[in-house]
Amino acid sequence: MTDSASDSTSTTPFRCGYIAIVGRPNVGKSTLMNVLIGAKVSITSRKAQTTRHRITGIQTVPGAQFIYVDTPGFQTRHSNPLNKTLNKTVTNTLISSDVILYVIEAGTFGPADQQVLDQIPNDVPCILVINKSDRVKDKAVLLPFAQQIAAKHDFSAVVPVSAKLSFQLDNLQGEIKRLLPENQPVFGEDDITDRSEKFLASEIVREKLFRFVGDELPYTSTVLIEKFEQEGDLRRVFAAILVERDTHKSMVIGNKGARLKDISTQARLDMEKLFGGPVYLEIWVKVKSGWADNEAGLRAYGYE
Ligand SMILES: Nc1nc2c(ncn2[C@@H]2O[C@H](COP(=O)(O)OP(=O)(O)OP(=O)(O)O)[C@@H](O)[C@H]2O)c(=O)[nH]1
Ligand SMILES: [Mg+2]
Repeated sequence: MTDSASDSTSTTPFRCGYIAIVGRPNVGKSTLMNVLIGAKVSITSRKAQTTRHRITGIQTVPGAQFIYVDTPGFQTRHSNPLNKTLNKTVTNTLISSDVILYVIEAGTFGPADQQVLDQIPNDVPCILVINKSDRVKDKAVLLPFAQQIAAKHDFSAVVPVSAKLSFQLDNLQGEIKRLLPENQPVFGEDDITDRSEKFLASEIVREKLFRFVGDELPYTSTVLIEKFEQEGDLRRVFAAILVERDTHKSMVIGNKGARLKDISTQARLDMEKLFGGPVYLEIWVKVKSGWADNEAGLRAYGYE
């Protein structure tokens, strides 16, 4: 072969690596990962503590494969078994990454942000990502803010972005690509995550639970997929929402079942979009107290 295209591919090595996305709760880590890969594999909400697992989002472009790892927001406020498990997920992800995206919110930096920064190993390249820059009306304040935070660590790059408006994402991706090691791709070029459809289904239900029940429901509620079947194109999903008390159960079900119906409908629509086919979804609400209070309970419900 003598054409120039094959010449250029043979001289440019393929880049591939793991990119950890870390930061305090609610800075927009999951939203950022979803827009970077162009698919919603990680759930998001206005509430802090939405992400509870390490979630991989994969994007393959000519010459590179980006393997993003979204993590739970690092917990500094309450020390309980669930939070300890979440934090362990963050620290384990950090040490096994090739690049770290340290995400903060434009104009805000507090002790919770500092505590995450303290976890970042010095020998892994780290990009300071200043998200939600759309919220800052006076752009002139962004530069001094960025400089102030940039002085706290030896960052490889500083990139203000808006995950919501897809602002500056090409720039961010360029900086990440530069830092990725030369490696062959780990995943297929159409893969968008290493998580199973069953896992993604449980996350989608949990997102709708957060959205529709919101602040009234203690964050220790969780979702379990009891059965996941596929027949041709059709997926049949049987999910259980586990809550701590009877009063929480009626909160989820709502007046004449209206709330549970909304949760079901929205979850089904999201699943159909992500899986690319029809979904039959049944959701039951069950009372199961204390699952988040001990390690055995956490493991039983899929927490690492
Ligand atoms: N204005 C604005 N809002 C954003 C942006 N990115 C994310 N958000 C919002 O911030 C909230 C939190 O987003 P998530 O992506 O769930 O944040 P997270 O960091 O993954 O949160 P945890 O998983 O709880 O740690 C959501 O309401 C998002 O819509 C942004 O660039 N601009
Ligand atoms: Mg998240």
